[in-house]
Amino acid sequence: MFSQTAFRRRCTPWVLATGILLLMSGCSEPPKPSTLERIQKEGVLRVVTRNSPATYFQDRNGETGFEYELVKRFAEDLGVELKIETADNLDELFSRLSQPDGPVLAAAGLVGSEGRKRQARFSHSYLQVTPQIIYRDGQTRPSRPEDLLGKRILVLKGSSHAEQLESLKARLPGLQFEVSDAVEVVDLLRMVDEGQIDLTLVDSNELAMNQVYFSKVRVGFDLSDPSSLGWALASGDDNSLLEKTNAFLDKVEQNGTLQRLKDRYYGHVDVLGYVGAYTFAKHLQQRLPRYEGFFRQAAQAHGIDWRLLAAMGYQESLWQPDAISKTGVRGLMMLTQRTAQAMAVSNRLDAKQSITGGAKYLAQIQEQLPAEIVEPDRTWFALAAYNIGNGHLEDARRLTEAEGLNPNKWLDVKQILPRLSQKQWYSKTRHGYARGGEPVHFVANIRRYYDILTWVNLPQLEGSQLAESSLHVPGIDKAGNEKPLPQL
Ligand code: BLG
Repeated sequence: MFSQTAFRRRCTPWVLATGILLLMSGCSEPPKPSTLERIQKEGVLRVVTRNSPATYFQDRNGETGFEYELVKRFAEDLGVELKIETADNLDELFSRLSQPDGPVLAAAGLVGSEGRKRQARFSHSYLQVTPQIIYRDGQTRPSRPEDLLGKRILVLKGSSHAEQLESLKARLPGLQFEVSDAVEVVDLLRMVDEGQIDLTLVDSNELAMNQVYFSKVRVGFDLSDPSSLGWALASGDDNSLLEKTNAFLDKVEQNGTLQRLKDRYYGHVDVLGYVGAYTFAKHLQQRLPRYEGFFRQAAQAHGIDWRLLAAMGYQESLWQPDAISKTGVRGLMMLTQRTAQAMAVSNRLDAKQSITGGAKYLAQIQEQLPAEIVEPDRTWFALAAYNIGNGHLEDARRLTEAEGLNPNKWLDVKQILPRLSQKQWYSKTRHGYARGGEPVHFVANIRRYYDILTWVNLPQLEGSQLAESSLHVPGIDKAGNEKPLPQL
């Protein structure tokens, strides 16, 4: 029989050891992984966005859009795969973000407004935008909040704009506006352009990228000071992903990546100016359709992207077959008499012949360029030679090399080209004087028009056909059922 003391003596160490072991096993239970660790372990970054030209959409080349491009780089930075999900409207976007097994990030051109900061956390800002009142050319320009009274105004449901107009009501009780979750920003702009509504409120970046498609759309006034766009994360106290997101956004700001994306998506108006942007929009609707078939045929025959040819045609003549330059060069693609003869063009003022001849000439130049010049520079060099002639381009390449720069890089040669019009330089060249600045503008403008024609053209241009595509479908929900369009 054990005495109590003996039991204590023999068992206490055992009980203690077991207790310690139990305690230790409690402590060694693996801690819950942070959001960032989970993403890295699963190898997937789930992002929710909106399907719109300024955020994310698909064109014939695949997925694209400003938010998509930026968030794709973030996923690459994390070394994980990007999985994009789209929400039909902003309310749905925020509700998905707050689900525990939902996407971890919303990248959708979101203003970090006070209201939204109550339901989500926002990253550092990557873009400053100004909310702008949009009206139709020919109507009286609204210039202050009072001018909104008595107008038909439509904005997106759940948007920061709906929030802003709601708070404006406190000052202007007579203010009325409608909200809709059945449309996207591009539809709002189209509705103003076509006179279906009087006014809308959109962010300056959305306008900048769409201005070239809507010739009647004008800015009335800025409703408030600029606000910041950021990515939204579900609320909570796990900061692992937020910190990583901020570090990434700071990095792309510093290394110029962000600026390049902004230029590509939102820079058109900066380059064209507002008047140039309206004009381009008008010509896109009124002139391009007449020649698009010729561009496509000629492009296909010579293995060129038709939109590059169309961009050249716009730069050369604003798509006018009877254009004549001061130097006697003629037609939609501005062929010299010599080029026309070489390309078997009998009538330079015939649009089809001009386009076919221009395409053939460009393809020929491109083929003859030295093999060391590789794409995409090869295309920019071919365009420069189309404009200034191969001899002068060669002169510029030699001068470039003599300067210790790279004669096969467009970035280097374009710095030197303008010297061809200065005596101290052209006197040393084989082909002498040339208007060296002209091809630099020529190539820059064509690249700009080409960008406009390639990336966002489909959603905007194919307006009525959109209902048939599964991409961006105002008025149709995910199940394919028609949603009623707002009654105004
Ligand atoms: C180009 C020719 C080149 C020619 C160069 O001129 O025309 N391109 C075409 O005909 C397609 O063949 O090179 S060369 O044959 O080696 O000499 C140089 O002569 C046309 C350019 C000239 C330019 N537009 C196509 O880009 C033009 O018209 N410039 C004048 C503008 S303005 O009227 O003074 O404003």
